Amino acid sequence: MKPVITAFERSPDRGKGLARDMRVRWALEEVGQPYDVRLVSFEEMKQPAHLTLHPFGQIPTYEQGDLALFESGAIVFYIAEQHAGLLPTDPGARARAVTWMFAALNTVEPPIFDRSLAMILERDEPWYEQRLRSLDGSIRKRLDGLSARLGDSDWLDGAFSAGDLLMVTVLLRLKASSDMLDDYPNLAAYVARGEARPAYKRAFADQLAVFTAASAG
Ligand code: GTB
Repeated sequence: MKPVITAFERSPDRGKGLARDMRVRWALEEVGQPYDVRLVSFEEMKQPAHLTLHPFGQIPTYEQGDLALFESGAIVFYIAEQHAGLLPTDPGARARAVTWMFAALNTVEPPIFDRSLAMILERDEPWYEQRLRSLDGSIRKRLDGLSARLGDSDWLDGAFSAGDLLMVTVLLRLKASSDMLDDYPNLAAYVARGEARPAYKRAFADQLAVFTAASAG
């Protein structure tokens, strides 16, 4: 049975692929699982029908038969568990790849997300510059550690995994609003490797098509 995911009817990022349905689309493309997308408006996300799927009224969600999931990380993990290709079979390597999934979402994403939020919501506040400097400092600490660990490897721990998939989507969020990655050539190259993957390109094109269609309509 084809899974159905939800995505923004009109993404505020205007098709840049920064919303979190992108990581789910990419995971599904990596494992070759066809899927359908149900587009939802901001109003629909807060209605009871969507709240039964997602308690916080957000996207993405994932439905397949009786199963309904929310949280992009949990969805990517489920996809990786169900199909070959995103998690190694060796138990130790698998645990390390899962560790990178958590690291992407729990350690690297929060200051990057807070920075993008501050740029939207706090720009006119008197503390804005100070807040941005503080967030930049927090982000750089994470990038320093990540860059040192990646070194000149292609991926974080052996073959491309769900950990890399999530980490690249997180770094793409930073790349969209800052030139900080330019100071970390190995991380910039890492992100470019992710973007060059055929599965990423298909996922990106599909979400862009939603924005293009909505703009034309
Ligand atoms: N922890 C959850 C997950 O990982 O799934 C977070 C889900 C989430 O933040 N969803 C956002 C949402 O539904 C969309 S992705 N927001 C609507 C709401 O809360 O009412 C976050 C996002 C939004 C917009 C951009 N952008 O425009 O660039 C990028 C990312």
